[in-house]
Amino acid sequence: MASEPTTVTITGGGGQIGYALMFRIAAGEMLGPDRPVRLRLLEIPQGMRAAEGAALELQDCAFPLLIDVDVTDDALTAFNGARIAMLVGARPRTAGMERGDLLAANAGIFGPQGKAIGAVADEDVRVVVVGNPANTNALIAAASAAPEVPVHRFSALTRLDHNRAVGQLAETLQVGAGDIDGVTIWGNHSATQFPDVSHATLRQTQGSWGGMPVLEALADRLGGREAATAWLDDVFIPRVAKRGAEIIEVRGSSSVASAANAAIDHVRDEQLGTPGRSWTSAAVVSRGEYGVPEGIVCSFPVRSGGIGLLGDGYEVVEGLDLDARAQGRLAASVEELVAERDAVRELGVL
Ligand code: NAX
Repeated sequence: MASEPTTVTITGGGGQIGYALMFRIAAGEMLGPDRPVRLRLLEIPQGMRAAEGAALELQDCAFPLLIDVDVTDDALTAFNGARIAMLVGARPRTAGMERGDLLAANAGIFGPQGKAIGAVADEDVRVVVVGNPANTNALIAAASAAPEVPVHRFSALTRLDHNRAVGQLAETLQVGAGDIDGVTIWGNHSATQFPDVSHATLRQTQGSWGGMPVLEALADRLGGREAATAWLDDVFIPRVAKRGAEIIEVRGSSSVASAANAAIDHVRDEQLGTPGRSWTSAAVVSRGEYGVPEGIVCSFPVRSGGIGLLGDGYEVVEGLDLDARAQGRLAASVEELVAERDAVRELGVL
């Protein structure tokens, strides 16, 4: 084994997504077959037994890449030396809870965790927030870790939305998911998100459609431009944005394996790079790209040259044209993000 072990911290390690994540990470599916990992699972006291049980199962897998597993309810222990932190554990919305209460409860989790990351994590740590409301939780964690950790090392997960969008297109066009490039999720990981296919193309391997814009292929498949636009507005966008609710309705439980898969895709692409694809989607701290206010954690088209010699993780792909309709959808989602930020500010968290 070539490299030093990488410490990966998962919060909510006793929960569902944590459980679906850790075995794949330990098997080398996130960082590759030559990077050994140390796993640290952070839980609250009520979740400790479940996390400890998962740790026993990890041991029983005898993964060659897994150096050790620690389970703790102490954030400073959990984040000590972490190169990668996956913040999954969050306070769910319960009946009768107002949005302000939800933001406040989560600020009470992501503020202290951000502080702990700033205090003890590796100096090159990368943090992805999965726990909802993910964008604003990432904003809070990033602000709390600064200035020890630069805010641009924090991101939030919209890769599940991205993958859902690709899956819908692949099904409709009857092509493989790997044949679709250039899809973007803009905005918040919420119902206001904007799944955008206006720059998406089909790979050259797709016969007569090879290299064709997805919009043209949709028009071809659905009977014209108007039909394609109607499908995008009335079926595709709402279905992607509300897919989480559809999964709950059909499966009787929220998205777990697909969420863990997306979190693995997100970290792998940031760490190892996104060659061969135009971009993917992730919510990162805005530097003002596309008119999004600076400091907001917003989903953009992003690419990465990996972390190390060639790159510093995710960077926003700039210069894409957005028509009036797309600009309107992005503005609506950004408005929601700004409102969440302002609500958190009112709580005195930022
Ligand atoms: P579970 O309820 O199964 O697990 C959450 C775990 O977090 C529990 O074991 C709980 O004890 C633990 N936890 C709570 N507070 C904690 C704290 N302060 N420190 C450490 N651990 C803590 O939920 P699960 O299905 O795993 O979902 C986790 C989060 O992912 C939820 O917030 C959910 O809304 C969010 N999701 C985000 C998605 C995204 O695309 N960004 C998609 C999937 C998912 O809905």
